[in-house]
Amino acid sequence: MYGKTSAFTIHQTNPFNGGPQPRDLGREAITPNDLFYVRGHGPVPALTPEDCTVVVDGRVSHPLTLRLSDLQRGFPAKTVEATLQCAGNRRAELHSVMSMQPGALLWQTEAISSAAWTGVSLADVLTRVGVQDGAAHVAFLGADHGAAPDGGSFGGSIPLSKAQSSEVLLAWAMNGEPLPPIHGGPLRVVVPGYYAARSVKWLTHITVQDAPSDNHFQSHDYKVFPSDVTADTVDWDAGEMLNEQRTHAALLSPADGDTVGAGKVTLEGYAMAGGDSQITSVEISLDGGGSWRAADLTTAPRPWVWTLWRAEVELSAGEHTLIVRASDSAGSAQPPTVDEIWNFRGYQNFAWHRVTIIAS
Ligand SMILES: Nc1nc2c(c(=O)[nH]1)N[C@H]1C(S)=C(S)[C@@H](COP(=O)(O)O)O[C@H]1N2
Ligand SMILES: [Mo]
Repeated sequence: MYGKTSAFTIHQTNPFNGGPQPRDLGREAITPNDLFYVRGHGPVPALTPEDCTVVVDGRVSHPLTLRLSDLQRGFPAKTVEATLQCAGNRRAELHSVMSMQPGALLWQTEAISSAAWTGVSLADVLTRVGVQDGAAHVAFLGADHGAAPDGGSFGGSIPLSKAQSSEVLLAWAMNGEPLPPIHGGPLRVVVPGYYAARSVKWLTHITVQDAPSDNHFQSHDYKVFPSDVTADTVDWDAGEMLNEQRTHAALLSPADGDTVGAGKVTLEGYAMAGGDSQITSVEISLDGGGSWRAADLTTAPRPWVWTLWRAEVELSAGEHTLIVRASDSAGSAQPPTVDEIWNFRGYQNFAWHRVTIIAS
């Protein structure tokens, strides 16, 4: 379905959602398109490159309607490697402490994947239309009518300063292939460093405005609340809008519950740094966080893309809980447990990752 391999696990068909098995993820720095996780909230619009147009309006001097071919011919093309991560990645760990609402997708560590995206810089398009003084946000809207409870499409916004950074793309290609329909083809936004909810697929509108988007998925979803807020007590205006990813690391192999041979065991996983920072170290603890040893970083740390890591440890026969954590160039800290970051929508789990395995 949608060009995915048999190794891709479908969590839901309508809307289509799924991802690779954690142990199949992170083998390569770039995730093959047929394994890249999918998060969608509505129908997949059938759009052709010929009928793909984007309206650029709002607080701009020269509003424009651009066809895909206008973007491809009128602006310099650019390729950026970026890891997309759903804010719901690792929700299953939050759910195990206190249940999420029924219907929530219980992602483990697989709602994250990396690609080389090709398109044009949003910054170049904004320069062409002329942003007016005082504007502060850039909003995006997709063509997936019916994605929102009010019948509208998926949308969201980013601060103007991020929108004017050259790495934010309007992308039509993914790993050298035309952007697959399930990933937003013909055209999507890619916002490196931010949670992927802002990387709007099937893009139809870019609006420069004073305030953040009032789209359902920005104003009533993808927000983080304190641990004591529930679906019954929530004041949607009080939540914190998700933007920059938070630095964390995950162990992919072995996976939770696996049995491995006692002795030398190879651990592998990813570490993702938020915003414009990059990973400086990944550490493993075998004794509940008392002592830590450094893992080898097997891909060069850079902003916007995950860093893959590997470590060899000696495990005696028995049950072991392994803990993984990361440090970044911004000096940010991870919470040791999910308790202090639990939130009823299950977003932004960046706690130390714990995996329990048996060595025999
Ligand atoms: N139009 C539209 N864009 C969207 C979404 C959506 O449902 N509709 N989902 C968002 C979310 S929450 C995520 S995590 C990413 C997933 O991108 P992917 O399916 O290419 O992995 O797309 C984002 N962009
Ligand atoms: Mo997401």
